[in-house]
Amino acid sequence: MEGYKIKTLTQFIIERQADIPYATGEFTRLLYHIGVAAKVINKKVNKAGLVDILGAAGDINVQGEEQKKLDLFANWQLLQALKNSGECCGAASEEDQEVITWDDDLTQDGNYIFCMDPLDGSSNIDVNVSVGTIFSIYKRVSPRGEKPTMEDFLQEGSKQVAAGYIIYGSSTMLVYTTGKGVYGFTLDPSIGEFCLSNYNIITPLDGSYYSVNEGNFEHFPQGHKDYINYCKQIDKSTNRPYSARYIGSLVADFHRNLLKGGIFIYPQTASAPNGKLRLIYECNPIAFLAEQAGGKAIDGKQRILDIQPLSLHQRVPFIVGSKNMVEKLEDFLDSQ
Ligand code: AHM
Ligand code: MG
Repeated sequence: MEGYKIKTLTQFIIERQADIPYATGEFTRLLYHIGVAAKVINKKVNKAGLVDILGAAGDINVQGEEQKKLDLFANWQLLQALKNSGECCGAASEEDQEVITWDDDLTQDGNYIFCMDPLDGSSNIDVNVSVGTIFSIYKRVSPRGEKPTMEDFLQEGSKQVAAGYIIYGSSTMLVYTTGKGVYGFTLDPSIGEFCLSNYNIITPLDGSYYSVNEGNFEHFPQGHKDYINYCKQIDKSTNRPYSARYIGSLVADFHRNLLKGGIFIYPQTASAPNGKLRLIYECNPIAFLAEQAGGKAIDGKQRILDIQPLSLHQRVPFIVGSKNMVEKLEDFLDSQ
């Protein structure tokens, strides 16, 4: 019988260490620890219906949104993994108002900064819809051995050295990039390992899915309204009407569009002039992955990865997906 040929995430990141010119193994160790945290969070997410972890924890996070218990668990688990790796000197999280730093010599000597949404789309957990962890990694700009500074955290997305997400879906996948392509690993629960399943993901240039919370249509800028109407028009030559697909879980919506081709849109409105999604730990990592797969990500005016962050929890309008679809929407926005 032919053996099961697998390449685990750990094997893969060790082999790929040379992709990063200055890599000494520190980065590899950091990714390894993230992979372990992902497995622990996955277990908890899977068991969510069985144990008393569903429901709100009673606190309101920095975005004014009610925190779910699993959010807190995922946040804590990832912070432990980062601290234990000894490679990360500081973290920023959707769940924490301020950045997290540690006082011991080992972590202060860490070379990396980690930004995350530990459990994105968590309002969907109660109804068994996919949720995800989104992360982004930067090299620090402050000297090693000292506490990191805000400058370390407020770097442009183009400075990311790695980004990725874990999707807790019908199967659990970890998808990441270090700027040399996008790779996907599916968790094989029988051996407890993330196994390489999607080698060098390239997203289609065109797609036939559009993902937007259309309930807000009347509040959208005119260019967005015109584009959404364009998506619904009948034109066989351009494969329209497109199909509307919106889960309300960024990781799941992006993951589908990445593999199948499509566009995800979260525009600004009069009452939310910067949209909803957070630049540092939601849009930047997703934008980095999209570009690495041949897609495109903009805020409507400029490339997401070129935006200079001004604050930790800054929001931006977000348009991401297949290059031709994003450019078509850009045309509609430009014509306003
Ligand atoms: P969260 O970080 O509080 O979970 O919110 C982010 C989520 C995204 O996953 C999703 O794309 C978006 O919010 C959905 O928002 P809406 O319900 O307004 O369409
Ligand atoms: Mg969240």
